[in-house]
Amino acid sequence: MRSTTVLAGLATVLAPLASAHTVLTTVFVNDKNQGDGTGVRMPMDGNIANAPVINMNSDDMICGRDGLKKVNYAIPATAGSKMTFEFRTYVDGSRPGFIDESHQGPISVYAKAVSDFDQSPGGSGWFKIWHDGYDESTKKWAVQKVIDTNGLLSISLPTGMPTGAYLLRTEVIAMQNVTTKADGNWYCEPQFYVNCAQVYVQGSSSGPLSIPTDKETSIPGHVHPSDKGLNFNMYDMKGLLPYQIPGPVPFRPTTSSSGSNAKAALTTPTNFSGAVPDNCLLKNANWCGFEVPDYTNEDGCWASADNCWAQSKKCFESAPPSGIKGCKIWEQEKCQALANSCDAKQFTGPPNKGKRWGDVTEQSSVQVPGVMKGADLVDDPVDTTSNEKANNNVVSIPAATATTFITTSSAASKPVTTVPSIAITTTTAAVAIPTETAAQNTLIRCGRGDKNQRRAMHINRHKRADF
Ligand SMILES: [Cu+2]
Repeated sequence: MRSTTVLAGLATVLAPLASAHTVLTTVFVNDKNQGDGTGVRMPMDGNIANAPVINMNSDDMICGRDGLKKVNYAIPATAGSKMTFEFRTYVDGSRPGFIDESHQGPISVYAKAVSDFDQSPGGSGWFKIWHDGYDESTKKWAVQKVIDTNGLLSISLPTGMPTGAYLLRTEVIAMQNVTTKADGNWYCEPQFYVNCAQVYVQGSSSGPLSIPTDKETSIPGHVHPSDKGLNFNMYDMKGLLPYQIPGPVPFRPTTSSSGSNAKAALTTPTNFSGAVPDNCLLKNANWCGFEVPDYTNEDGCWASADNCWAQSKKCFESAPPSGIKGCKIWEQEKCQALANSCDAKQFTGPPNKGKRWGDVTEQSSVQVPGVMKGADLVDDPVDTTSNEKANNNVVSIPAATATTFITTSSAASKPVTTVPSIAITTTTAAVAIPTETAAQNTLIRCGRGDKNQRRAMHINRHKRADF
């Protein structure tokens, strides 16, 4: 039976108890739970869904494993919204927990405007909207702060984000394997936990968004093994602080006061490519169950039951490791109930026509934390009224193209839209990137850091065992 098979697959998620990693599963907008997996590009293999990315040049660095493929739905938000990201060790939420206490480190959130969610997410156009590293006043890493809030990180979207489709990319970096090994050499194997959420933002302008070149970056390539913040000895910080968070300085496009008034009037978008359809009776991650055809005879009854089971099958097959709770309800309460009514010779239906379950994972009671302050976040005023791009020291991200609602079934007939090219007006300095082989599975040697770091490493040389 389908559900048994899928359950058996999910059970393996619980196996790697010792490796208490993490993955982004759920997004909240202004405290409203969007449902487990909805709009989230989650690795589909439950066995490694919460495993880190190690190779900094890998395409997995962009949006995580399986992160290059879009998911059916996107999350609507308005510029300035409170966005909360839920991370879990147990991907299906069967047990609480964000990440193992040993996995301390910084957290960043990046954004990229895309013409639509089919656009390849890699390459230029990324900017960081939030980050937090090591807080010297509280002596807490960003990871610890999110452990303290049960795996929920709340930030605010910049108010000056123009209307359009965005990928929001969360990056948790665990630094416990950046240390001196038994051979006396300095190694670094920071663990990157990266995932993307598809978000459609209603802003007070239509863009384009101009990102200062020093705040714009390419992924992969935004971090390097030689970065100071990736060569940091978290076991002996003396002389190494302040901690330097990897990646660019955040860019927080912020509207003027008149723009803030406009912001107050912003309404959550409903008609965009990737919106959850109005006639969705039950949602599980990025799958929706729709009403079956009306019928007035026995054949029609069984045809509609088949229609329901076929939808159910798709639900189980497409469910990410965050779970199949909704699929099981659809299977039992919709399909089985329908088949029972056919058995009972009630050949006019369907029963309970139009009944809505919504997303059963949205109903779980979760304490959503307030917006976390982050480190060194400053507003970047943007003029949202002018289309003039006099400053050539910026990267122009194309304005959102007109979008229409696309269902999975109609995706094949979707008109081809051309992706506007992104004009980058300055060149970035060439940076030496280690080869693929050097950065693969095993611990890799990083840049050796500065004098203070080398000293701290020396002190630590014989204190550290393998991790
Ligand atoms: Cu780990």
